[in-house]
Amino acid sequence: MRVLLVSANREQIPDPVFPLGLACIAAALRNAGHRLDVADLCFGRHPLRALCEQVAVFRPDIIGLSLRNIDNAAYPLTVDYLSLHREVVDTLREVSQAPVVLGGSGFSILPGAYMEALGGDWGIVGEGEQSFVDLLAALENGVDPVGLPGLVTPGVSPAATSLSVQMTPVQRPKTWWQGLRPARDLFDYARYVRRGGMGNMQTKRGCVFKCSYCTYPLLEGNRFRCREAGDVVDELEALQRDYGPHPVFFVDSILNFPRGHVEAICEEILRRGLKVSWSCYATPVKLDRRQAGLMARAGCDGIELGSDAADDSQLVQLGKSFDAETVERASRYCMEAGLKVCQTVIFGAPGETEASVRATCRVLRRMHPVAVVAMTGVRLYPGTPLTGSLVEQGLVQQDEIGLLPAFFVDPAVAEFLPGFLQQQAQQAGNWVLPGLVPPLLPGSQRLLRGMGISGPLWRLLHKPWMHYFNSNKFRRPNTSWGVPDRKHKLL
Ligand code: B12
Ligand code: SF4
Repeated sequence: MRVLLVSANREQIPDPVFPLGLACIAAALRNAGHRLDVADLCFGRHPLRALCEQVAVFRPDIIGLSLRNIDNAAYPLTVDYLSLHREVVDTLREVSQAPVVLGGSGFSILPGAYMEALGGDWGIVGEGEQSFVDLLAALENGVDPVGLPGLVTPGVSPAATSLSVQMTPVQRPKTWWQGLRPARDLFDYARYVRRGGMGNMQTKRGCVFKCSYCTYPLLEGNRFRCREAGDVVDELEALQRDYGPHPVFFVDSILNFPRGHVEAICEEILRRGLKVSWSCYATPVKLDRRQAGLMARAGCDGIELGSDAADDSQLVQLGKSFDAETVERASRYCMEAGLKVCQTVIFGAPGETEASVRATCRVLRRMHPVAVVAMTGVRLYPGTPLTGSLVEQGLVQQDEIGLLPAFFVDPAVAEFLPGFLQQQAQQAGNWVLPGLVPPLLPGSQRLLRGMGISGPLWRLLHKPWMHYFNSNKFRRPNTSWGVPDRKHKLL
């Protein structure tokens, strides 16, 4: 079949992100013998016009539309991408009669509601390599595809297909990676490396932890499905060979768990003498001196430590599997090993008090991370333990968890939080508050990348000149939840 794959993502903050998921789908379809074309809407002034021209030339039999983000997950500067996605589907409908299949992590979070809102012909929840191939085979052979794993059909009730209540179980093959190399050659990967400063790769799927607000176990499953280290490093090596030396971000939920996984990858990188700088998300759980040292020697130059809080009671509330002491210890080991640490935290989750906010800030100051990214309020997703418990307690209504992005801020800190955090941010100089003050805008980002700065930009926040610019953003702290400067449109 002639399949057009469209990546709808146009977000440039914190960086343009290469559509790795769609490149995996493309690889699976190509392996299955389909003719492919891809349309990536990330760059360019008139991506929809270009899309129309492409459709007219390629004349697809079917269109796969990848929806990575539904919103920017930041509060109160929330950006909802629904209208953008509607525009893409409307444009496709104007120029083609080909059925449109929706997929991607954003779609998978709200499949029923998104099917209804966009009027897709089919949808696939979760990883789509096998399911999309199976759907095309069924359509080609005139077989009814209903019942295929992860398939969403039109007309389903929005609530019936939230991630926790699947119509048909999602497919999660254990050896998902075998024979699968993302088809980067069909996209302009090099442009992402130039503009985003990094490439991306996945070394495993799933997460065993049960953090109360998190969608990752829902999206990827609650078991780790790890690739073999040799296979990971083969891909890493090929990337450096094919596109020139460039930093890579490992997109795994957390790279350093289960024990042994990242160690095996690092040892293989060292054994081959591969020189590449990379970064990742990490958990403080079991992060010890040996692990940190090995990661640093194998080229890791930055980790985003998903501590979420550094106050024991809040860590329990968030369902984290560690305490504040573990956070401090892990951070110390990383810094001793020479790894740059970005602490990611969430303020305002249920149970938050002024005392717990202050306690977390105290520990953050003590740890001296290179950067702190602090979210104000917690994003409520359907199917997570947190949303379930808030609905059960009557603190949130079920129908509030739908197409419109929903956030929770504990009333106990609602007045205090924005002003206090902006004060902290101004004093520290290395904080980012994505929901309160716009982070680095695309213009400045382009400038820095143009100057040849690669890797995650948060690593610059320890530089004195960055401190100066960054803390200036918080000079006139806004003490209410009002958006300080609405003229900064994020998209
Ligand atoms: C790594 C990551 C990042 C990294 C990316 C680094 C990099 N260079 O790649 C960073 C930190 C930069 C980042 C930033 C953001 N992220 Co992010 N990110 C992730 C994460 C953990 C993995 C994404 C990934 O690459 N997965 C691997 C690929 C292979 O999987 P996939 O994309 O899901 O694709 C599979 C399926 O979805 C499906 N599929 C995909 N497309 C299609 C198409 C069709 C037709 C079909 C049938 C199937 C299909 O099949 C694919 C292969 O199995 C996800 C969470 C998660 N576990 O998925 C969040 C996630 C995608 N991010 C999210 C968000 C919100 C953001 C930000 C907006 C946050 C912010 N304000 O900064 C930005 C946006 C950046 C941008 N420019 O788009 C949300 C999106 C949900 C939402 N609320 O909209 C997620 C889901 C996390 C969450 N909160 O639940 N992110
Ligand atoms: S927050 Fe991180 S560790 Fe916790 S469940 Fe999500 S991905 Fe796993």
